[in-house]
Order: sequence, then structure tokens, then C-alpha cells
Amino acid sequence: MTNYTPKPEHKFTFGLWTVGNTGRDPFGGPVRDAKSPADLVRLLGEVGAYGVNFHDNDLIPIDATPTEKDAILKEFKKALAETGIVVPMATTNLFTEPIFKDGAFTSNDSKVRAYALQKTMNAIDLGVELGAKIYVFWGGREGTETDATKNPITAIKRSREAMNFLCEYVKDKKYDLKFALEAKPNEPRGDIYNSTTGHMLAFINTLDHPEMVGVNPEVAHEHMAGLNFVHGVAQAMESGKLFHIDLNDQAFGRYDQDFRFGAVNLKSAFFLVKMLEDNKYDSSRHFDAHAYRTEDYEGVKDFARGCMRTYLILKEKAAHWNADKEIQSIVAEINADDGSMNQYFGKYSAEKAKALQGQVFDRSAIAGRGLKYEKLDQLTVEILLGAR
Ligand code: DIG
Ligand code: MN
Ligand code: MN
Repeated sequence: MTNYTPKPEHKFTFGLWTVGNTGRDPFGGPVRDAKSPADLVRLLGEVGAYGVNFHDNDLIPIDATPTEKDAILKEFKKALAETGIVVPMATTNLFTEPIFKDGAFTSNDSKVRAYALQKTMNAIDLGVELGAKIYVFWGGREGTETDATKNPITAIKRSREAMNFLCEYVKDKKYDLKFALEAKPNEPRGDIYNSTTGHMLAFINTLDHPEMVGVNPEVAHEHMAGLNFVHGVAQAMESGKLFHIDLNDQAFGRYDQDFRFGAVNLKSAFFLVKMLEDNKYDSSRHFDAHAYRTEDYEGVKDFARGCMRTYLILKEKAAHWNADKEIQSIVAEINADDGSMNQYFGKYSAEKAKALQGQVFDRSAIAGRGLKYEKLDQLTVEILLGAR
């Protein structure tokens, strides 16, 4: 039996806002006392995490005095040094303060848009100071409840203007920093612009410095849109844009549940871990999730350990799947090829097209081929159930 102990090389990270979530929800106040950033780092050190991430105001309250900021930073850095926990990612809170009630970069008020740029530049400075190499943008308020208020084309142009400005800022400061854009279809806004990872991938291509910008897909957010998360990650990975990932879990058709990784959809979690590990994904495995509201801080530690254990168990199951002879013989069979069609693939030529138009196909013979997908999926399920 493998012991599923998290190690630094697994690059498991949590945001301060995840293990520091005090259990507040739209229908109830906090159920846990707030912990300081330094104490949250120590909690993450205790459970074996690799890194901690933060929004600017998770770490430094928005109205902190310079003296208070220095004291918080001193304590935080001390806890990082004590535990060996690192800071791979930082981000900006552009959604809590009332000023962002109608968005930040896409707000109709130019003062809000300018303030959002200022806040983000300052937050980037803070993140870089603490070692972040990835900077996430989640536009929680970049949306609307009615399209009477804003032309969505204008919103997209404002988003692009902000991204281009901030990419130039990072280049001007010579920071070793890449941006990762995180999509969500709705909540807290009625609809959020650039609502899925696919939208973000298209948006990135319209930027002045697309090479600096990738995506940070989140399980819960793509599931809220009713999408296959693994396919979105595959598209991001295949285009070299999977700069970061937010792991959690989510029942389809619900509000953003941010459940412990693997708590709901074990099969899709399995295929996700297999995709990441088979393709040697080397960035953070960030659990953007939180414990049930029912939990005390021992429960929060159970939550954090559960995220990491489930990932490692599924990583072992993926290796088991890759090594299973019966599975691999079916995989080989369904991909078997006599090479007779190779003449038609690859770069186009008029000769190829002419020859292909002359090719005769025995449609019923081809269609009659059994594919053994039921057997293959059952074997997969049996690995997940521990029956193989
Ligand atoms: C929510 O899923 C968002 C915010 O928590 C944060 O900006 C981002 C970073 O993971 N995820
Ligand atoms: Mn979420
Ligand atoms: Mn997230």
C-alpha cells in the first residue's frame, strides 16, 4: 500500500482564502474564527502543502497602515521560512470592495477601471516580492445582470486594454511573471464575460503579448457551465497555455461549490489527474476549494489532506491503468492501423486530394467493427473501485 504523503515535488498549493475560509455563505455568517496569514502558513506546513497563494487583501487588509503592512509581512515571511512553504502564485481581489460592484477592468466608470489597474500593479509588486511566478486574474465582477448596461464588445475591449497595460507593466519592471486567466460562467454576477476557458483561450490570442498569458482553468467553473473539464484542460495544454490549474469539485447545475478535490466526480478527477501526469504538467496543483461549513479547523486540515491524498491515489490509479495489460491490449487494438490511409494525411496536395476522391470505402465493413469501449470503460471503473 503506497503511503500518500504529499511532498514538495507534488507542488500542492492552497490559497490563504481556502484553508482560511471561515465558513461564511450567503445565508450565514462565519463558523470558524479567522486565522492570521502566518498561522495559515503553519497549518499548510502541518498538512504537508508545498505552497500558499493569496489575493492582495487576504494578506494585507485594504486599509492597513504601512506599519501594519510591514508587521504582517514580517510575520508571514517568518512563517514561510519556518515551514519552507513557498509562494508560487498571487492574485488581486477585484471583487470584494463595493467600488467593484459593477466590475473592475470592465466597469462603466473610468475611475473604477483606473483604480483596478493601480490596485493590480501594487498587488503584482507584492506577489513578485514574495516569489510568485504566476499571476492569476479571476474577473468575478466582470459581468452584468442585464445587457442594457454595457455593450459586451466594449467589455471585451476594456478587458484587453487592461491586460495589455499590465503585460507592459510586467515587462517594464522586468518581472519574471506570467499571467493566468481564470474563467467562470456566472456568480457573483448574473453572467461573467469570458465565461469559460475556451473563451479565455480565444481572448488571449487578441492580446499584444499573448506569449505572457495563459489560463487557470477551475474544475467547478467549467462544471457550472456543463462542460467536460478534462477537454478544456486538454485544449489549454495542447496550445501551451496551461500555466496554472484550480482543482476542486462541483456537482453540475449548482452554485460554485468549491468542494474538496474528488469529492463528487471521481471518474472525471481520475481522467484529469491522468491527463496532467501523463503529460508531465509541471506547474502548481492548486486546490481552490474549502472545507464544509460544518467543520472546525481539524476538519479544515482533513479537507486539505483529503485534496492531496485523493490526487495521489488517483495518480497511482493512472499509473495502474497505464500498466494494466488487458487495458493496454484494448487501447492498442482500437488504435491499430494498417497504414493504408497514411498516403492521404499530413500536408495537403492536389495529388493527395485527387487520389482520395478516387478511394473506395466499404462503409458497412468499417462500421461493423466492434470497438470494445464498454469493456475498456468497465475495466477503468474497476480500477477506480479497487477491483483490479
Ligand atoms: C475563484 O475561483 C478565484 C479566486 O478565488 C481567485 O482569484 C482565483 C485564484 O485561484 N480563483
Ligand atoms: Mn470556484
Ligand atoms: Mn479559482
